[in-house]
Amino acid sequence: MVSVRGDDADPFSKGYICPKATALADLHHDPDRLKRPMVREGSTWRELGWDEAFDLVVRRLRDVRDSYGLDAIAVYQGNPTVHSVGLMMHGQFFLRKLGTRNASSATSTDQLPHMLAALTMFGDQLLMAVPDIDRTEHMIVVGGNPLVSNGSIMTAPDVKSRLKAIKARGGRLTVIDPRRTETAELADQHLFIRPGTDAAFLLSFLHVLYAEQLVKPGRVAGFTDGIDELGTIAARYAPETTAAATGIAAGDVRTLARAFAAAPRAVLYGRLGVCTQELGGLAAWLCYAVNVVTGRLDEPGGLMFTTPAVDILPVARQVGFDGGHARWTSRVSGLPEFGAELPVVTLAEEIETPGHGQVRALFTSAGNPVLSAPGGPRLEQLLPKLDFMVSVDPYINETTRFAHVILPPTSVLEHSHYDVALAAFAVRNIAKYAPPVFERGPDQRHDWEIYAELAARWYAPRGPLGALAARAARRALLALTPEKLLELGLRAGSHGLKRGQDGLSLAKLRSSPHGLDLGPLEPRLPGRLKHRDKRVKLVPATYVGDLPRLDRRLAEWTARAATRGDGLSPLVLVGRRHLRSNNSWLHNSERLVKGKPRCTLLVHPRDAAARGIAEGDPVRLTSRAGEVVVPAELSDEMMPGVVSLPHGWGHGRPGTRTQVANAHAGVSANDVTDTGFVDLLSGTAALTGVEVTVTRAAAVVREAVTA
Ligand SMILES: Nc1nc2c(c(=O)[nH]1)N[C@H]1C(S)=C(S)[C@@H](COP(=O)(O)OP(=O)(O)OC[C@H]3O[C@@H](n4cnc5c(=O)[nH]c(N)nc54)[C@H](O)[C@@H]3O)O[C@H]1N2
Ligand SMILES: Nc1nc2c(c(=O)[nH]1)N[C@H]1C(S)=C(S)[C@@H](COP(=O)(O)OP(=O)(O)OC[C@H]3O[C@@H](n4cnc5c(=O)[nH]c(N)nc54)[C@H](O)[C@@H]3O)O[C@H]1N2
Ligand SMILES: [Mo]
Repeated sequence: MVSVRGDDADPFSKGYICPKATALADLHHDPDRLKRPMVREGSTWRELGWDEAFDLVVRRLRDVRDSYGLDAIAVYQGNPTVHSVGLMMHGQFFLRKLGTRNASSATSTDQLPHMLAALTMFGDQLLMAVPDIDRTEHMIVVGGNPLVSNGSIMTAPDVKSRLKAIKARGGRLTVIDPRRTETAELADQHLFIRPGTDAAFLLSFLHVLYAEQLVKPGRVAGFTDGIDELGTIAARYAPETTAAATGIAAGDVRTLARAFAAAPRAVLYGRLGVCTQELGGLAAWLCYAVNVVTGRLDEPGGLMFTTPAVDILPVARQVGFDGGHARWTSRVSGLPEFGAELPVVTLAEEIETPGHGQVRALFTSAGNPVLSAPGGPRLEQLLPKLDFMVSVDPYINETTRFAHVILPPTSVLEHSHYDVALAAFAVRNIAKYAPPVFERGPDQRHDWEIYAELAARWYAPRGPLGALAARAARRALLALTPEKLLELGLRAGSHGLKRGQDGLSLAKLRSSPHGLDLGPLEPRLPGRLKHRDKRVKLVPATYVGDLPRLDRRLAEWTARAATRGDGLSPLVLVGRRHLRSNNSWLHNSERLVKGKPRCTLLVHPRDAAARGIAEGDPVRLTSRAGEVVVPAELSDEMMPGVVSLPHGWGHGRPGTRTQVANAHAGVSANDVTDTGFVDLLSGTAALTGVEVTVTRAAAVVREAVTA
């Protein structure tokens, strides 16, 4: 592997690649990347044959199940799952069908509120809508930084050009964010918002729309319930009553709502910042609601549903990805299930708390919760106490170092690629298949092969027939290659057999190596709705019941706002992403981590001055849950009263085997975030708006680095 370049002939990316992509070569050649199963004996690791490793894992998991029941096995699935057809199909099949209630994933630190809105409003948790960025004329971005993230639930290569094009065609871009982000710098207008107050802001936005007769749902009115009901709710939140809490002046809300309603094509897009907060459920719902009542849902230039080549809705159902919310609650803190998963914030307490159903074993797959989930240090204390832990992961990192067995999959370049999930949330309908660049070594396994093997062994009956049954099951499962599954998905999809001779097939994709453009997004409603009555539920009861929680907080925020302005009132923490980083796992590439250290705390100069903090000073960042010491970086891009620390750092912990990352350790934001700070409605971790204190520290204390 010499270098990575964009493909100019790709009709979607037109040759643009994200800087992270250049690291594919580093990952592929990374000497720290595991290729064979590893078993840990105390603090030493030893390679193991695959057969032995599979046997060991299944035996130990069965022991736990037999002694304590299925719920004693916890599962955590991380973010990279979403990019791999094999992991999505075989991984989900095995891990979801295990039947444990203690399953969790990165969903509950990410897009869960969007999924809850999709489930309750449109009838399926995966019916999330995408901003039609290429045709809109007024885009409001709330809590997203697409210039850095490249768009999320909005797959859009080269977002920068796409956003600039909005302005070039006479449109407007507005950003609502506690930090003047890279995206905000490009926008026509940026409004600071106090973290966690988006639901109040959005209700005021709706208030203006209703009060000034700007509600015009258009075509969707014919199949939408609750339009008047939402007006009754919004009537209680005049912008004058929320301004003190949100920090957005009433006049600004009014002007923005009017401009949005007047634009011929407009879309309001909410992303991570509105989801991972204490009122994330309400906030994500209200983002959809604004689009519905202004006639932007399902209209060009608005918020649209895709027509992907592979429809993920039926596929998801096949692998046990069933929709549902609050059908049961977690054992210890009573947080609600979503999609048959519990919030990841419950993991530590479920390991810690004795009693029936206590977690004794953990299966992690493509995830690094010690750095990526709140309460990292608590997990670090608890993981060594488990009876058994297994990780499907290519690295010995902050989480997997506690595993007894690691099963490493092939690298991205060693398997084929079709991004079923990201294509389903792209701003154009597209399809692209990439064959493997390298043949995998004879002694390597793909993610999907690992899961096919585990499933075959796990589900085989014990006794003399077991081996025979396992062999038959293995043959059947290994025949379901990602290519086979993709072919089935393509044929069954909207662009497949229905289109006759011209329909999409894998062969067709193989002969179009640059990918296929299947056209702009098209209106899909009401046909695509999954509620039996084919109607949009604008005001699901779920949310109405959560409004009192908002009202209580609104009163507290408003009262507290009166004392603000002295520079010394409590600070709140938000996160931030960087173009050359991806959560916790791209820091082992020198070209991605080189340069100025990026794990710094951004502090507004006013807040810094009030605390005697100067540029570069080490500061102690403390919350109810923990503390870190990190260099301060002064910047007026922060809203006064808000500080920002990126997540995914905090490497260099004992027993990890990631040389480059450990040399650029930084500190973990999730040492400070709090498992007790959650959106109680959805169970989503509140990663933003955490109350912190910041003081000058004597020196940056760094943990010992062990290779
Ligand atoms: N404070 C704070 N915390 C956050 C966030 C935040 O904004 N602030 N963001 C949250 C969000 S949005 C997310 S999605 C989560 C991410 O949380 P996680 O998904 O738990 O964390 P990652 O750091 O992405 O870890 C990915 C793991 O997958 C492994 N991996 C990479 N590729 C593959 C593969 O192909 N197969 C397998 N089997 N393993 C692979 C890597 O080695 C790594 O161990 O973090 C969340 N945590
Ligand atoms: N380069 C890079 N790209 C990535 C990733 C990465 O780590 N690096 N991660 C990927 C993943 S897993 C995801 S989920 C996506 C996320 O994609 P985005 O949501 O676009 O990414 P973030 O940068 O986390 O943007 C969240 C924004 O919300 C703001 N914010 C914080 N709190 C609040 C609040 O209370 N209200 C409002 N209105 N705003 C708030 C933050 O300041 C930040 O600018 O990015 C993906 N792409
Ligand atoms: Mo994410």
